Amino acid sequence: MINVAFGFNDAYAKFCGVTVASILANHKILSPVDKLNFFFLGNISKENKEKMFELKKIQDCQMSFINMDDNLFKDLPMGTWDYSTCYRLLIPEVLPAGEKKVIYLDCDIILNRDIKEFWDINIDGYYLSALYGKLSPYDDNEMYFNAGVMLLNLQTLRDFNYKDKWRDFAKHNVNPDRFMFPDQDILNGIIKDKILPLDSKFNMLMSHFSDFKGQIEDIVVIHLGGFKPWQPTCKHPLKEMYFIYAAMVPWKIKRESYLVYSLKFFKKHPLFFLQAKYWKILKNLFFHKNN
Ligand SMILES: [Mn+2]
Repeated sequence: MINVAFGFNDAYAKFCGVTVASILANHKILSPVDKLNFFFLGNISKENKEKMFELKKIQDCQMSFINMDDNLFKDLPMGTWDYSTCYRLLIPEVLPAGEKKVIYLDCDIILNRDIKEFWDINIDGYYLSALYGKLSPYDDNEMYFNAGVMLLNLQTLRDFNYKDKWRDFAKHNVNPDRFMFPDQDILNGIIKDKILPLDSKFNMLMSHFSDFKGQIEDIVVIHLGGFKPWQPTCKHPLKEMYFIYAAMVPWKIKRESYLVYSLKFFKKHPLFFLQAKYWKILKNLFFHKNN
Protein backbone atom coordinates (compact mmCIF):
# COMPACT_ATOMS: atom_id res chain seq x y z
CA MET A 1 0.00 0.00 0.00
CA ILE A 2 1.11 3.54 -0.74
CA ASN A 3 0.34 5.68 2.32
CA VAL A 4 -0.65 9.31 1.87
CA ALA A 5 -1.65 11.62 4.76
CA PHE A 6 -3.37 15.00 4.87
CA GLY A 7 -4.32 17.36 7.71
CA PHE A 8 -7.19 19.78 7.20
CA ASN A 9 -10.54 21.13 8.43
CA ASP A 10 -14.00 21.25 6.80
CA ALA A 11 -13.20 24.50 4.97
CA TYR A 12 -10.33 22.72 3.17
CA ALA A 13 -12.06 19.36 2.57
CA LYS A 14 -12.92 20.24 -1.04
CA PHE A 15 -9.35 21.31 -1.79
CA CYS A 16 -8.03 18.09 -0.30
CA GLY A 17 -10.54 16.34 -2.59
CA VAL A 18 -8.89 17.95 -5.64
CA THR A 19 -5.47 16.74 -4.51
CA VAL A 20 -6.83 13.22 -3.94
CA ALA A 21 -8.54 13.23 -7.37
CA SER A 22 -5.25 14.19 -9.03
CA ILE A 23 -3.44 11.36 -7.23
CA LEU A 24 -6.06 8.76 -8.22
CA ALA A 25 -6.28 9.95 -11.83
CA ASN A 26 -2.52 9.64 -12.36
CA HIS A 27 -1.87 6.39 -10.48
CA LYS A 28 -1.60 2.93 -12.05
CA ILE A 29 -2.10 -0.15 -9.89
CA LEU A 30 0.27 -2.76 -11.31
CA SER A 31 0.23 -5.00 -8.22
CA PRO A 32 -1.82 -5.11 -4.96
CA VAL A 33 0.98 -3.32 -3.07
CA ASP A 34 0.37 -0.27 -5.27
CA LYS A 35 -3.10 0.37 -3.85
CA LEU A 36 -3.47 3.84 -2.31
CA ASN A 37 -4.13 4.16 1.42
CA PHE A 38 -5.24 7.66 2.49
CA PHE A 39 -5.22 8.98 6.05
CA PHE A 40 -7.24 12.15 6.61
CA LEU A 41 -6.35 13.90 9.88
CA GLY A 42 -9.08 16.30 10.99
CA ASN A 43 -12.54 16.63 12.47
CA ILE A 44 -14.49 16.36 9.24
CA SER A 45 -18.28 16.48 8.77
CA LYS A 46 -20.22 13.43 7.60
CA GLU A 47 -21.17 15.26 4.40
CA ASN A 48 -17.56 16.01 3.47
CA LYS A 49 -16.49 12.45 4.34
CA GLU A 50 -19.17 11.05 2.01
CA LYS A 51 -18.01 13.32 -0.79
CA MET A 52 -14.43 12.18 -0.25
CA PHE A 53 -15.57 8.53 -0.48
CA GLU A 54 -17.18 9.33 -3.85
CA LEU A 55 -13.69 9.83 -5.26
CA LYS A 56 -13.21 6.05 -5.10
CA LYS A 57 -15.11 6.05 -8.41
CA ILE A 58 -11.92 7.37 -10.04
CA GLN A 59 -9.96 4.41 -8.60
CA ASP A 60 -10.52 2.04 -5.69
CA CYS A 61 -8.49 2.95 -2.60
CA GLN A 62 -8.51 2.88 1.21
CA MET A 63 -9.65 6.01 3.08
CA SER A 64 -9.45 6.49 6.88
CA PHE A 65 -10.44 9.57 8.85
CA ILE A 66 -8.64 10.25 12.14
CA ASN A 67 -10.11 12.77 14.61
CA MET A 68 -7.69 15.28 16.10
CA ASP A 69 -7.39 17.11 19.43
CA ASP A 70 -6.88 20.87 18.93
CA ASN A 71 -6.03 21.32 22.63
CA LEU A 72 -2.50 20.18 21.85
CA PHE A 73 -1.87 23.43 19.97
CA LYS A 74 -3.82 25.93 22.05
CA ASP A 75 -0.75 27.57 23.63
CA LEU A 76 1.01 28.16 20.31
CA PRO A 77 1.09 31.67 18.77
CA MET A 78 -0.94 30.59 15.73
CA GLY A 79 -1.57 34.07 14.26
CA THR A 80 -4.27 33.62 11.64
CA TRP A 81 -3.40 29.96 11.00
CA ASP A 82 -5.91 27.23 11.74
CA TYR A 83 -4.82 24.46 14.10
CA SER A 84 -5.30 21.97 11.27
CA THR A 85 -1.98 23.08 9.70
CA CYS A 86 -0.30 21.46 12.74
CA TYR A 87 -1.96 18.07 12.31
CA ARG A 88 1.01 16.96 10.19
CA LEU A 89 3.10 17.07 13.39
CA LEU A 90 1.07 14.15 14.75
CA ILE A 91 1.39 11.81 11.78
CA PRO A 92 4.03 9.49 13.33
CA GLU A 93 1.89 8.96 16.46
CA VAL A 94 -1.62 8.68 14.99
CA LEU A 95 -0.89 6.40 12.06
CA PRO A 96 -1.04 2.66 12.80
CA ALA A 97 2.21 1.53 14.45
CA GLY A 98 2.83 -0.98 11.65
CA GLU A 99 3.20 1.75 8.99
CA LYS A 100 6.84 2.50 8.22
CA LYS A 101 6.56 5.29 5.69
CA VAL A 102 4.04 7.92 4.56
CA ILE A 103 3.77 10.76 2.08
CA TYR A 104 2.42 14.01 3.57
CA LEU A 105 0.86 16.57 1.21
CA ASP A 106 -0.69 20.01 1.72
CA CYS A 107 -4.13 20.67 0.22
CA ASP A 108 -2.79 23.17 -2.35
CA ILE A 109 -1.19 20.46 -4.45
CA ILE A 110 -1.88 18.43 -7.57
CA LEU A 111 -0.07 15.36 -8.87
CA ASN A 112 1.00 15.56 -12.50
CA ARG A 113 2.45 12.03 -12.63
CA ASP A 114 2.12 8.76 -10.73
CA ILE A 115 2.67 9.29 -6.99
CA LYS A 116 4.61 5.99 -6.99
CA GLU A 117 7.64 7.88 -8.37
CA PHE A 118 7.69 9.86 -5.11
CA TRP A 119 6.83 6.87 -2.89
CA ASP A 120 9.70 4.82 -4.30
CA ILE A 121 12.40 7.22 -3.07
CA ASN A 122 14.64 5.34 -0.62
CA ILE A 123 14.67 7.16 2.74
CA ASP A 124 16.39 4.44 4.78
CA GLY A 125 18.51 6.18 7.43
CA TYR A 126 16.78 9.56 6.99
CA TYR A 127 14.01 11.14 9.03
CA LEU A 128 12.34 12.58 5.97
CA SER A 129 12.75 13.83 2.44
CA ALA A 130 11.65 17.38 1.56
CA LEU A 131 12.60 20.37 -0.58
CA TYR A 132 15.63 21.54 1.41
CA GLY A 133 18.09 24.37 0.99
CA LYS A 134 18.50 28.07 1.71
CA LEU A 135 14.72 28.45 1.91
CA SER A 136 14.40 30.04 5.34
CA PRO A 137 11.98 32.98 5.51
CA TYR A 138 14.08 34.36 8.40
CA ASP A 139 17.65 34.19 7.18
CA ASP A 140 18.80 33.81 3.56
CA ASN A 141 21.75 31.63 4.60
CA GLU A 142 19.86 29.25 6.83
CA MET A 143 19.05 25.70 5.76
CA TYR A 144 15.33 25.06 5.96
CA PHE A 145 12.85 22.66 4.42
CA ASN A 146 9.37 23.14 3.02
CA ALA A 147 6.93 21.04 5.04
CA GLY A 148 4.17 21.04 2.40
CA VAL A 149 5.46 17.92 0.64
CA MET A 150 7.30 15.32 2.71
CA LEU A 151 8.14 11.66 2.56
CA LEU A 152 8.32 10.63 6.23
CA ASN A 153 10.27 7.70 7.60
CA LEU A 154 7.92 6.83 10.47
CA GLN A 155 10.28 4.28 11.98
CA THR A 156 13.27 6.63 12.36
CA LEU A 157 10.99 9.44 13.57
CA ARG A 158 9.53 7.20 16.27
CA ASP A 159 13.02 6.00 17.27
CA PHE A 160 14.12 9.67 17.47
CA ASN A 161 11.41 10.13 20.13
CA TYR A 162 9.88 12.69 17.81
CA LYS A 163 6.59 12.74 19.72
CA ASP A 164 8.21 14.19 22.87
CA LYS A 165 10.68 16.36 20.94
CA TRP A 166 8.07 18.37 19.08
CA ARG A 167 5.95 18.84 22.19
CA ASP A 168 9.00 19.99 24.14
CA PHE A 169 9.99 22.40 21.35
CA ALA A 170 6.45 23.78 21.13
CA LYS A 171 6.40 24.31 24.89
CA HIS A 172 9.83 25.82 25.50
CA ASN A 173 11.48 27.00 22.30
CA VAL A 174 8.85 28.68 20.17
CA ASN A 175 10.00 32.17 19.26
CA PRO A 176 6.96 34.18 18.08
CA ASP A 177 9.25 36.23 15.78
CA ARG A 178 10.32 33.06 14.02
CA PHE A 179 6.93 31.49 13.81
CA MET A 180 5.38 32.51 10.51
CA PHE A 181 4.58 28.89 9.59
CA PRO A 182 3.78 27.09 12.88
CA ASP A 183 3.99 23.47 11.70
CA GLN A 184 6.97 24.08 9.41
CA ASP A 185 8.90 26.09 12.01
CA ILE A 186 8.43 23.39 14.65
CA LEU A 187 9.56 20.68 12.23
CA ASN A 188 12.60 22.72 11.17
CA GLY A 189 13.31 23.48 14.84
CA ILE A 190 13.71 19.84 15.81
CA ILE A 191 14.86 18.08 12.64
CA LYS A 192 18.27 19.42 11.64
CA ASP A 193 19.93 16.41 10.04
CA LYS A 194 19.11 13.17 8.23
CA ILE A 195 17.02 15.15 5.74
CA LEU A 196 17.16 13.84 2.17
CA PRO A 197 16.88 16.85 -0.20
CA LEU A 198 14.09 16.41 -2.71
CA ASP A 199 14.41 17.34 -6.38
CA SER A 200 12.15 20.32 -7.14
CA LYS A 201 10.10 18.14 -9.54
CA PHE A 202 8.57 16.61 -6.39
CA ASN A 203 7.58 19.99 -4.93
CA MET A 204 7.26 22.46 -7.80
CA LEU A 205 6.67 25.74 -6.05
CA MET A 206 6.44 28.85 -8.21
CA SER A 207 9.76 30.03 -6.73
CA HIS A 208 11.54 26.99 -8.22
CA PHE A 209 9.87 26.91 -11.64
CA SER A 210 12.25 29.21 -13.53
CA ASP A 211 15.30 27.16 -12.46
CA PHE A 212 13.75 23.83 -13.46
CA LYS A 213 15.54 22.36 -16.45
CA GLY A 214 13.20 19.48 -17.32
CA GLN A 215 9.90 19.30 -19.20
CA ILE A 216 6.55 20.13 -17.61
CA GLU A 217 5.50 16.48 -18.10
CA ASP A 218 8.47 15.44 -15.88
CA ILE A 219 7.08 17.34 -12.88
CA VAL A 220 5.52 14.93 -10.38
CA VAL A 221 4.10 17.23 -7.68
CA ILE A 222 2.85 20.77 -8.38
CA HIS A 223 2.61 22.89 -5.22
CA LEU A 224 0.36 25.92 -5.69
CA GLY A 225 1.62 27.56 -2.50
CA GLY A 226 1.41 31.15 -1.36
CA PHE A 227 -1.56 32.45 -3.29
CA LYS A 228 -3.88 29.53 -3.96
CA PRO A 229 -5.02 28.54 -7.48
CA TRP A 230 -8.62 29.59 -6.75
CA GLN A 231 -7.42 33.07 -5.72
CA PRO A 232 -7.08 35.75 -8.43
CA THR A 233 -3.61 36.68 -7.14
CA CYS A 234 -2.12 33.22 -7.90
CA LYS A 235 0.65 33.58 -10.48
CA HIS A 236 1.92 29.99 -10.54
CA PRO A 237 2.60 29.22 -14.23
CA LEU A 238 0.90 25.80 -13.91
CA LYS A 239 -2.22 26.96 -12.07
CA GLU A 240 -4.63 26.13 -14.93
CA MET A 241 -3.78 22.44 -14.53
CA TYR A 242 -5.43 22.62 -11.12
CA PHE A 243 -8.86 23.10 -12.72
CA ILE A 244 -8.60 19.83 -14.69
CA TYR A 245 -8.77 18.01 -11.32
CA ALA A 246 -11.13 20.54 -9.69
CA ALA A 247 -13.68 19.44 -12.31
CA MET A 248 -13.49 15.81 -11.07
CA VAL A 249 -14.67 16.36 -7.48
CA PRO A 250 -18.25 16.37 -6.09
CA TRP A 251 -17.66 19.84 -4.58
CA LYS A 252 -17.82 23.14 -6.46
CA ILE A 253 -14.40 24.77 -6.67
CA LYS A 254 -15.04 28.41 -7.45
CA ARG A 255 -12.47 30.88 -8.67
CA GLU A 256 -12.63 33.87 -6.32
CA SER A 257 -13.05 37.31 -7.85
CA TYR A 258 -10.74 40.11 -6.72
CA LEU A 259 -13.66 41.57 -4.75
CA VAL A 260 -14.41 38.34 -2.84
CA TYR A 261 -10.70 37.75 -2.29
CA SER A 262 -10.17 41.27 -0.85
CA LEU A 263 -13.20 41.05 1.43
CA LYS A 264 -12.02 37.71 2.81
CA PHE A 265 -8.51 39.03 3.32
CA PHE A 266 -9.66 42.08 5.31
CA LYS A 267 -12.03 39.97 7.36
CA LYS A 268 -9.15 37.68 8.28
CA HIS A 269 -6.58 40.46 8.80
CA PRO A 270 -8.62 43.48 9.95
CA LEU A 271 -5.59 45.35 11.31
CA PHE A 272 -3.00 43.62 9.20
CA PHE A 273 -1.21 46.81 8.13
CA LEU A 274 -0.50 47.70 11.78
CA GLN A 275 1.39 44.52 12.53
CA ALA A 276 4.96 43.94 11.39
CA LYS A 277 4.34 40.19 11.35
CA TYR A 278 1.78 40.56 8.57
CA TRP A 279 4.15 42.59 6.43
CA LYS A 280 6.59 39.70 6.76
CA ILE A 281 3.88 37.23 5.76
CA LEU A 282 2.92 39.37 2.78
CA LYS A 283 6.53 39.79 1.72
CA ASN A 284 6.94 36.06 1.94
CA LEU A 285 3.80 35.37 -0.06
CA PHE A 286 4.88 37.77 -2.79
CA PHE A 287 8.28 36.10 -3.08
CA HIS A 288 6.65 32.66 -2.88
CA LYS A 289 9.34 31.24 -0.66
CA ASN A 290 7.20 28.86 1.31
CA ASN A 291 3.98 26.95 1.64
MN1 LIG B 1 1.18 24.58 0.66
